[in-house]
Amino acid sequence: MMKFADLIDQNVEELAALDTLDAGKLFSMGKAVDIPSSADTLRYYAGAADKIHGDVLKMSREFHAYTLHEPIGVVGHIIPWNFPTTMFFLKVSPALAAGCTMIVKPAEQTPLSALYYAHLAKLAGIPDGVLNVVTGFGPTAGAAICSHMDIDAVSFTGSTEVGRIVMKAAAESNLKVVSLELGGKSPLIIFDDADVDMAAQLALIGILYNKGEICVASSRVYVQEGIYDKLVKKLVEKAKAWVVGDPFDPKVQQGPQVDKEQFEKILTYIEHGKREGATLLTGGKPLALGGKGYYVEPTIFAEVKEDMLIAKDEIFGPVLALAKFKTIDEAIKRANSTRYGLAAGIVTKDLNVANTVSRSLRAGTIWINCYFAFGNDCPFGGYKMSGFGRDSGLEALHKYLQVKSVVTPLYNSPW
Ligand code: TXE
Repeated sequence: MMKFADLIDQNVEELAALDTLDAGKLFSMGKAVDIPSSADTLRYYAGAADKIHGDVLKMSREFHAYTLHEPIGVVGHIIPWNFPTTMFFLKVSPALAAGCTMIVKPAEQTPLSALYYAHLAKLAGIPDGVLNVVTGFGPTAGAAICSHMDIDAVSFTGSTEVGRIVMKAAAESNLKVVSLELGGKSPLIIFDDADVDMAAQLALIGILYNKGEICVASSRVYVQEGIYDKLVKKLVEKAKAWVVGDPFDPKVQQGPQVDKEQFEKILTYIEHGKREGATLLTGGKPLALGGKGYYVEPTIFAEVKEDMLIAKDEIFGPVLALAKFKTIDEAIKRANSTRYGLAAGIVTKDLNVANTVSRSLRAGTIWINCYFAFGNDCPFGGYKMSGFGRDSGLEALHKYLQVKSVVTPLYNSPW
């Protein structure tokens, strides 16, 4: 695993270029973040591989027992297209450390880097048959993994709709263990005492990073009434200055959406927003850059109500829903009024407010005065319809382990 990580570090430029070509991701971010941090993910779990152990149990006076943590067996990893490299290693690294063999199915939109990683795994000396990459479409290759009788666990990241299909197929085949990391509609709550510039920057990055194609995007921003006007002014200024264009250009901050389907889905939601009566503050249109590419303007809607589609559904694009609130209780209630529960952000200088809100929100990750702060040791996953199970951290290792109890009598036992 350490050698595999070193090989990734030696090929950063090529790997970043593959993800940019496939997904329209920024080459600069791939080079600086996605690819090197994935090598670090491998190293983190490599360090955990020889620290997997069970417990010694007291049982009763006649017996003594211990637990063994064994590899769960063959794992199927189904990967989405928005972070082809990051998701590959969030799933593969703990499963390798746990001692599993695995089949990885990258998304049909973004198979290139996964094939490169299979090649590097071989060069690193990972034995044949341990890490297998099978490309293909969801309803065929993906479905075959979920209903296979010899696959012991499936780890899926993708849409909530397909998450249901995955669970159903697992239930109807061999009851394989399922973990799901699904969509989100994460709230960012900005309180009156926040620094305006810092809060506006977090709100901007929270929705525009990776062109909004990120499951933890802060796609709903709630702003307290005292700071609302100043914050919105600053946010709109920043959104207008945001640079959209060729993802290989180092000055560009937002590339094209992954494909035509995603592009059209986003534009349809923008039309819903206009029709439902939200106020369009900026953006709202496709960007025709040289007549090519699925570019969407950074788009901000204000006065968004919880029952509007743009407040309820995961758009997965650069479209922000803004709303004003008065009290802390109102903010908590509105932030929780979603079927998702992946992440949330809080911007305040008041520790009591931060503590109260972070305990009251039903979401798997809470960021206070920051956003998108990930770490290999920080478990990541959802509440509610954002799924269950955790990627990252030692929790992820345990997704790929079985627990066996071994019991032995202390004395000559009659049974
Ligand atoms: O996802 P799918 P799509 C959300 C986001 C996006 C929407 C649709 O809102 O707009 O989903 O994207 C495989 N059995 N997210 O349609 O289909 C598929 O091949 C087994 C959020 O691309 O869920 C791919 O490898 N597998 C998300 C993976 O599932 C199947 C990231 C994801 O694709 C399958 C991506 C089947 N029947 C989209 N059908 C996140 N949580 O980050 C498809 N797949």
